Amino acid sequence: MTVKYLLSDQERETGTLPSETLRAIAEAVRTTGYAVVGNVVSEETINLLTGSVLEDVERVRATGKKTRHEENTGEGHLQLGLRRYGPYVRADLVANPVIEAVVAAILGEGAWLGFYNGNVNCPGSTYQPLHFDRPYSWKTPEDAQRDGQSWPPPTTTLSCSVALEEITEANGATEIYPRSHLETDVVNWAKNWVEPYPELIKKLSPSARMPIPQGGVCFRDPRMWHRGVPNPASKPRAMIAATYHAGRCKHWRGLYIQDLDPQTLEQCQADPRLRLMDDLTLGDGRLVFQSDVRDVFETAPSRYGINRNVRFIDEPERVNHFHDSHELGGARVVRGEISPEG
Ligand SMILES: O=C(O)CCC(=O)C(=O)O
Repeated sequence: MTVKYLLSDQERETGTLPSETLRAIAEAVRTTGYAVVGNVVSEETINLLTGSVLEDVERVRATGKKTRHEENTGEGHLQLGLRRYGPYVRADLVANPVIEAVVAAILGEGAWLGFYNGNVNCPGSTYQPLHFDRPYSWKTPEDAQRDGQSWPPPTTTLSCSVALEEITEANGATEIYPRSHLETDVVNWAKNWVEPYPELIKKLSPSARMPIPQGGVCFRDPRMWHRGVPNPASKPRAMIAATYHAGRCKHWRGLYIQDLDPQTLEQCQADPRLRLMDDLTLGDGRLVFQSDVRDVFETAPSRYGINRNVRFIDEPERVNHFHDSHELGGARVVRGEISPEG
């Protein structure tokens, strides 16, 4: 069984969760693969972000081109960058104590924000291939045991899907396969697509859907199989994806590298800005935001030791959120216009 918990207004305002609720959420994510918590983000933030996302979808659609994510996954499914300047970056999203409490309960000390973006399902969308987002961090029971982990091993990444509107089957709630994150056969697969394995799909069936109340968050083990489905509604379904990685994951994409040399590990530990780059050198792995939102991240430090993992740039450099969501920094730094064209 998974958890569906509704925060009281007082819990949302004070950013606290009863410890037994926190434990139940962590347990649901561990066993079922997800848990939904309602009333996490304020109405003001939801309205502001919904407006900006819908405007940006129109700008992206006005280019008349399919996005790269659509080419790779399914038409109408946008990995839409979120504005990274004021007033659109909101503390009750990027520094929310309830979200950070759940992240810390599941990923442990020193977890860090690795991805901040939109998942938009447009009317007329198609099915995506059934997939999972993250690999297993340990590939064998022996590997896991060396690090004191159980088998199947725990997740080292947590996806937080925030609903900017009520998400139901009527507007294309994500299809999910509960418990599929525990299917260890995937460790040997070359790709994260599940379709070539019909027997396993049958074993993990039936699938379910991932409804989320407006302002609520679905905490999801990204190893759980899922796919975007057609959105039968007349307007785009707006959801936000904030993804956190465990402190032990030192690669900027959140990957865990088991046998990292002690010197590199020490350097990363001494300087939390540092991550392993794709060529395994060390570099600045932080997400990039405009400096006018510095206070949003820095006014109240995380109560749960979460590394918000951001750096700031000043004009004339600007963060163009329309591009490079999957690249280092999570957005493109430009001089000039912020636009989906370049
Ligand atoms: O937006 C959704 O419903 C799922 C999207 C997804 O899984 C993806 O874009 O990879």
